[in-house]
Amino acid sequence: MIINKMIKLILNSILISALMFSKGFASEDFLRWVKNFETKAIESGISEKVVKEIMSKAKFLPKVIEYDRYQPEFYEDTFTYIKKRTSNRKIKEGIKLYKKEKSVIEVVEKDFNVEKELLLALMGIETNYGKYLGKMDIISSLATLSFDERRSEFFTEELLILLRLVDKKIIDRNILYGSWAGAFGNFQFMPRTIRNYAIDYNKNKTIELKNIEDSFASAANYLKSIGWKKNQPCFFRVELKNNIPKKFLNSSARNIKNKKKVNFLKKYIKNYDNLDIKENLVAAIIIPDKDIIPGAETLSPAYIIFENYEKILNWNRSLRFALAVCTLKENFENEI
Ligand SMILES: [Ca+2]
Repeated sequence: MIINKMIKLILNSILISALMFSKGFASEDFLRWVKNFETKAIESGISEKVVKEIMSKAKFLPKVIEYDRYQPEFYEDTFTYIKKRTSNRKIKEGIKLYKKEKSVIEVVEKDFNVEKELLLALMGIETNYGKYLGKMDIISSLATLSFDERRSEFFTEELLILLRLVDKKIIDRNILYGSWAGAFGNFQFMPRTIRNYAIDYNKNKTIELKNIEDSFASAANYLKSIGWKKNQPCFFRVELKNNIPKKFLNSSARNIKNKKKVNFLKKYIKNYDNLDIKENLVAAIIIPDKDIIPGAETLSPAYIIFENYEKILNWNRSLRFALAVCTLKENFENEI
């Protein structure tokens, strides 16, 4: 299954590249798409001047389509994924940043009731503490992904939201460089996330997500708004008993199913007595390697996850991303 999928993806990307490099394809069709998009944006109430100025610079970026079709992190097993993102070096650099920005970070932690260790972990994993912010012109990234058919509707909406933020002068149009998928700043916010949760914390009338004050406060505000609960657990690694019914094994981040009280699930956990879990918490079991790594065991690795873990899935819908974030957070708790 997975191998077939990979071959399909590779063939797809060869086909796409061939199409794109065939003369005229991208330029003509893309320009036509830009024209249509401009009309739509102006009709939706964004000023014509801003739409024309910004979209006149939008380019079709074939690399973005390549990245979209092949995302290697999906093929990394959970242990490798977590290890790479929670190294000693990552912890050291996070502590260095914390020491440098201690006063701001501690005020944000208090104001939003979100652990500083979680904020540091997210920034460390998203951008290596602001070192990898991405250099892609995100107007062109979003335009390319909107023009592309795979997730056109989603990215068109993202692009419209971004233009609206620029039109309202909430975001500075001259700093719109980020990831290939249009994510931006220290915490890699998509335009929708900026609109819904970003704040001008240092009150200088613009939201600067590459600045410590605004970006930390925006990330904390996002986590608080989606219901992150301070001092509640995220996950524990578990060893499962063979008699656990299949329906309790979640392998997809899209929809965590069959949540139960710990009290109910504990009978399927071999190492339960070694874990310090409150029995009335709602939990679920995940097996993150199962659908991704060819030949992966069914019952291992496995984790019991709680409400807070699902909040991180809300941030980025990947089972292993949320495991890595909470692992790094815990590492910071032991060090700070
Ligand atoms: Ca600001």
